[in-house]
Amino acid sequence: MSDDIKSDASGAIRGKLIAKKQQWAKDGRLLTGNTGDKDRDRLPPGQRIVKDWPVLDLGVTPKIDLEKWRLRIDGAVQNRIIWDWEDFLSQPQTEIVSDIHCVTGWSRFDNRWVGVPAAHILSLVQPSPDATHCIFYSRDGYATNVQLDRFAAGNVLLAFKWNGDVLSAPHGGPVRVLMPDWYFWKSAKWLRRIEFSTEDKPGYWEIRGYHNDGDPWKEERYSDD
Ligand SMILES: Nc1nc2c(c(=O)[nH]1)N[C@H]1C(S)=C(S)[C@@H](COP(=O)(O)O)O[C@H]1N2
Ligand SMILES: [Mo]
Repeated sequence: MSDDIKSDASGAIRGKLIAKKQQWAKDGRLLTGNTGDKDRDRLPPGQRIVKDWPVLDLGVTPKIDLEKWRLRIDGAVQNRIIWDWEDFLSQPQTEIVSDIHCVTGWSRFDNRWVGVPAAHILSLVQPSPDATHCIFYSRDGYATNVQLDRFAAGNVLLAFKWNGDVLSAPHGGPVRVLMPDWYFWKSAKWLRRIEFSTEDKPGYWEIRGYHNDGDPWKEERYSDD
């Protein structure tokens, strides 16, 4: 075999591999690899990898009785929802694996979540045409805001399981929001209400100097003013 033919052949193979990887990336795969280069591609600027899972909040872990748990979804929608725990568990569930990026600098790879997909919520409530934002309200007084199209992303869940176990109370159980593409402060723990809004309403950290969007790849950590 001449060198020309050999390099042609390996070029074709490389092309196939790239196409396959692009497909994997589109499918949300390649999330379990752990070789150095891949890790670096997955680590946003200014972040370091941790293996444990730090707890960060305002210092209060609300005590939640599942009998009394309710989730309210309202605001600029055609159909309001109030779910009790049984209602919540009877909704469609999906599993996703995603990375956590905290604005304080730690990232934790390969978290396996189970929850109710945001897409399902949207199909039920039917946001009004003028709804632009979702505001999440938590049981500890915390709130955070996201654009509606970001809530509609395919990897957004109301998560109640993590790595095979029920989501623990310190990490926001029974149910927290999961917004994997944004710094973790957008993932409200102890969710009690989602408000669809026709205007933006900056949340707890957003009014205290955090960036309004929080894209880890753009290092949108703190607002400039
Ligand atoms: N209800 C509530 N949700 C919250 C917070 C909080 O204080 N209260 N802190 C946010 C921040 S700043 C981070 S980094 C993550 C931390 O989640 P963890 O404790 O599960 O790591 O929760 C986010 N969601
Ligand atoms: Mo955070």
